Amino acid sequence: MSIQRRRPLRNLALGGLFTALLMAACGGDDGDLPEPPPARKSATSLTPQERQEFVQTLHKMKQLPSQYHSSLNAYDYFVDLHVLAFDDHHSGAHMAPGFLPWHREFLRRFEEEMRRASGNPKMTLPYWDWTEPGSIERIFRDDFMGGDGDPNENFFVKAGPFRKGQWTMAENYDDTDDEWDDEIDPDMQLDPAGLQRKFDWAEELGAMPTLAEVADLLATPRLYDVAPYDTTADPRLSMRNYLEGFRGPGQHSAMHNVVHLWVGGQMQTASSPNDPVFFLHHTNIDRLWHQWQQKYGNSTYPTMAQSMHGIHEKLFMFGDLTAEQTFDLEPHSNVVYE
Ligand SMILES: [Cu+2]
Repeated sequence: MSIQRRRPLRNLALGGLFTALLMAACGGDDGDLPEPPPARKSATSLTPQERQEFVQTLHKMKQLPSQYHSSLNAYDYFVDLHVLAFDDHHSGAHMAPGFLPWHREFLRRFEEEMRRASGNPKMTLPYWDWTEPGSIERIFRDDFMGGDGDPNENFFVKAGPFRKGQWTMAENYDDTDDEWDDEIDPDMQLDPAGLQRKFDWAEELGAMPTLAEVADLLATPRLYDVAPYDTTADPRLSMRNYLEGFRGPGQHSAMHNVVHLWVGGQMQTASSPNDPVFFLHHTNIDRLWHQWQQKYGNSTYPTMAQSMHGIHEKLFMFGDLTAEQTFDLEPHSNVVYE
């Protein structure tokens, strides 16, 4: 399936003279050379201008009709799609092998809409590396993601570009019948009047992912996923469930799941893309999958005989795109990770 884009010159260390000669030979026109894909950067390394462009673009998306749905704006489409995918337990987008491919395409499409809204064809999603010291303070700041919710007003975010009154909720979805049931904050009343957060609302849910846990993802050999390919797949054997973060009855959530829960508010629900930090979080999940793929390849992805969400499954709501067609990050998403 590999559709490797050829970039013959990118990896050659060309001397300046040779480059100049080559450019002269080509008439100075480098139009034939494919440009390297733009890089997704750590959210903590963005310049103030890059932070501002990202924030403004998300607001512009709220004003732009979606290319996928005529009655939704370019941002809210993704909230609705995520609710739909989460609600449908046969979608394969969560608690199944399709978790990583489905979200990879979800991010690609979101990024495409970001580029359309901003007019910047090289714009990329930043990622939140949760293990970076100080990343919480540097991401939840008033010129970027805003901060924690206000405990005196139903945990509405009251500062920053996504504060109450400045940021609309597409849909508030209460996860009442899914497997996270007992981990949803019983004291949080979701209110579509604004974005809500309640950082670290319950210690018993588990701690944010540690450096050691993330290192283990790459250090310990695992298969992509193992039977029964759901929330009960053994995380010592299943990379997908190790990263997604279901740890079985009576166990704390981990990795991907615990970050959703730690932020609280809309982030702990199926309508989690209402909180823009969803995209920073999932871009990091995608980055970790990409690192794992570099080391372990894709040969252990389940077949269609093993799982209904196997390698050739068409991804939920994504046309004819199969899981396999997302495996190579660069040709699929046209980005690299910095
Ligand atoms: Cu999701």
